[in-house]
Amino acid sequence: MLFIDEAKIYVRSGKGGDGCVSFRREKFVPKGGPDGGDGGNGGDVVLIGDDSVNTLLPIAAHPHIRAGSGVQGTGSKMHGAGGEDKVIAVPVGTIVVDDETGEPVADITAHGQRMIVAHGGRGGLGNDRFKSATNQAPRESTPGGEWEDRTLRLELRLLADVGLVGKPNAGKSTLVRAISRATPRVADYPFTTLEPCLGIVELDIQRRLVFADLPGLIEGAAEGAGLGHEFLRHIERTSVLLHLIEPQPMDGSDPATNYHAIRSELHRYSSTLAQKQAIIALSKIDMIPAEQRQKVIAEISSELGLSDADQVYAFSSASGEGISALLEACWATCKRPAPGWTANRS
Ligand SMILES: Nc1nc2c(ncn2[C@@H]2O[C@H](COP(=O)(O)OP(=O)(O)OP(=O)(O)O)[C@@H](O)[C@H]2O)c(=O)[nH]1
Ligand SMILES: [Mg+2]
Repeated sequence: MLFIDEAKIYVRSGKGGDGCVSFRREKFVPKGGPDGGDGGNGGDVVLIGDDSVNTLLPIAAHPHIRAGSGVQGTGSKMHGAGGEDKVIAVPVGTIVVDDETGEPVADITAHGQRMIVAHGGRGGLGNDRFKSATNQAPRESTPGGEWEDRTLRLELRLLADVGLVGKPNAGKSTLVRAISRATPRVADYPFTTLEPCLGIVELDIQRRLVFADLPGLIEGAAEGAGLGHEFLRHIERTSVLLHLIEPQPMDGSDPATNYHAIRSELHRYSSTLAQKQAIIALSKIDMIPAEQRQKVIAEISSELGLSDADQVYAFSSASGEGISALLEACWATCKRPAPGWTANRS
């Protein structure tokens, strides 16, 4: 599933410093010549591709970006200082569009790629620049160039790494809420989630996974039951499926039957999806009394009819139990290249 991370930013470059009109005034030097210095150039706003940045969230949180203004020139041919550039690190893969015109401005495709998105005004010229054989005492100077401001839309397209599947109410959205900043709706009725939603999960600073929360699937989805299964196309390109199973379903159904129903819907949708690597996890284990947990997990695991190599994870979004082990498993599986999977990050 394609995830579009977006930020709208307001950039303003620095104004150029004005040129200065000044004449040399020194003892014993009558009628000193012009010595007004130039103004400094205004700073640019620059975007730079950075591999270590992987989301536009921090940029979206501080959308007003201003470079420094150039300082005005002074006498004694002193040039004003240049305004400071403002350099913003953006993830590689960021597309920049002018928000007013819709015109593409930049496509940051490499680490270290720089792009000036608002040019600083040029420094004005001091009167020293205007002296000539016929005009020894010019009173001219030029003002600093104006700043440039524009509104830009930044877009980062990502593919989800982990696609969540399971029956309605399995706890998919709750998990995404617990592990990311995404806030999909959660409620104790089926089909709370009507549209896929993505959340970025940071295992630590360097490791990030994009999770896709999907609507629940039910038997007969292929024929249009429930929300149908059209939305499954969103997870066809994820690296792994995370299949959630409620150990004690709220509707009184059987966990193993639910598991097989989902498997068969996946299969009916596409063989790509059916063959995709899947991690199986029992949700809401806080609802099972601690002393019964191991037994219940073992029972359900054996009913699923999995091969011995398949581990069944168990977790609770409510208590946080088992979540880090589950995320580590997702990470390990995503990073293990599967047939047909190409890495979408360096
Ligand atoms: N006790 C407990 N309740 C949970 C946990 N996770 C989810 N729930 C509850 O289970 C119900 C369904 O959760 P959702 O996250 O909306 O389930 P879903 O799989 O996204 O459901 P659909 O979007 O309808 O497919 C809600 O009432 C949640 O509060 C958990 O770890 N522990
Ligand atoms: Mg949901």
